[in-house]
Amino acid sequence: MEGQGLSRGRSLLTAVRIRKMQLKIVLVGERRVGKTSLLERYLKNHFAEAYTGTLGGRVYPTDLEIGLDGEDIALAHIAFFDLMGEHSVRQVFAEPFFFGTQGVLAVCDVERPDTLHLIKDWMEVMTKIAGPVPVGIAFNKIDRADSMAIGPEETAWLRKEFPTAPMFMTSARTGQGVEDAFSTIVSLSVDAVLAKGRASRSGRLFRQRILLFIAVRGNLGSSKAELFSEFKAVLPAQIMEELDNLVRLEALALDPSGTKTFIKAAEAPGTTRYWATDRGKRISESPKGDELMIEEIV
Ligand SMILES: Nc1nc2c(ncn2[C@@H]2O[C@H](COP(=O)(O)OP(=O)(O)OP(=O)(O)O)[C@@H](O)[C@H]2O)c(=O)[nH]1
Ligand SMILES: [Mg+2]
Repeated sequence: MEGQGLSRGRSLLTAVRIRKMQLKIVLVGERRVGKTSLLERYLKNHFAEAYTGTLGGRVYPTDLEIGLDGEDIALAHIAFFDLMGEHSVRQVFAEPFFFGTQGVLAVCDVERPDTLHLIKDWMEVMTKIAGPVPVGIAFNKIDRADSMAIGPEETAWLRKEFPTAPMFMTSARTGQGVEDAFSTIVSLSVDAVLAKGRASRSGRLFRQRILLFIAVRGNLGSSKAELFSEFKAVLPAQIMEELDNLVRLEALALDPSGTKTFIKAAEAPGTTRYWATDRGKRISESPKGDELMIEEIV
């Protein structure tokens, strides 16, 4: 009996993984659309009628537990960045505001259609710095639906500009749709971060395979062309990128004597040969290839 209990305990332990991560989610949109109000409603269940515009930006840190596929759990430390909806401030602080952003909630005011169109400008500035990230669009102040100025023309425009963005009808005043908007953008951001992690892990495995292929050929080394034909399923650009990474990591050399010449693979002729260095040979024998890590600061 006791043994059974133990093994059940163990299988539970191995089945559930906890993924810890840090996320930066930014709220963008024009002045007075209700960015601060949405955050205050979501995090503190509080709403203020009076308008006190945000000066510059403010960070709301919060910890959330998110269920992932299967039994896994993400423990996310999230920094929600609340920005002042002012274009001049955006220009000056674009870099610190948007650097490292992993998700965006873009907010417009249903009474002011221009605030919807201007979301495009916010996303352009953000994407230049943070790259493509998940975005959700909140049509805020839906409690004023009577004076709603957003019609079919606007929604058609939106579908063209942001075909995949989920839309939310929100009211910071009543709380309608607020939880849904935030929880959706949080889980899209978590998924995007996990997908990025998977891509960098598969990159590392591929790096290890290239190194192994070259290392077992010993003094023969390998030419670029031979690698292209060995790894036909992989784009040559990716092979060349990994070759450059491996040379930088001093696992490969362009010269059997190990002289430190570095020519970018993309610029070298197809006949250029690569050899495994002593370090490369040692790493190729280690099963995990952890030493081939390239830390990507995003
Ligand atoms: N009726 C209604 N009023 C809202 C809603 N959300 C915000 N407001 C009001 O709109 C005004 C502006 O809200 P804020 O949250 O300060 O807007 P903001 O986007 O943070 O503005 P900036 O910080 O200047 O960029 C305030 O007076 C809020 O009370 C809503 O859902 N419904
Ligand atoms: Mg504000």
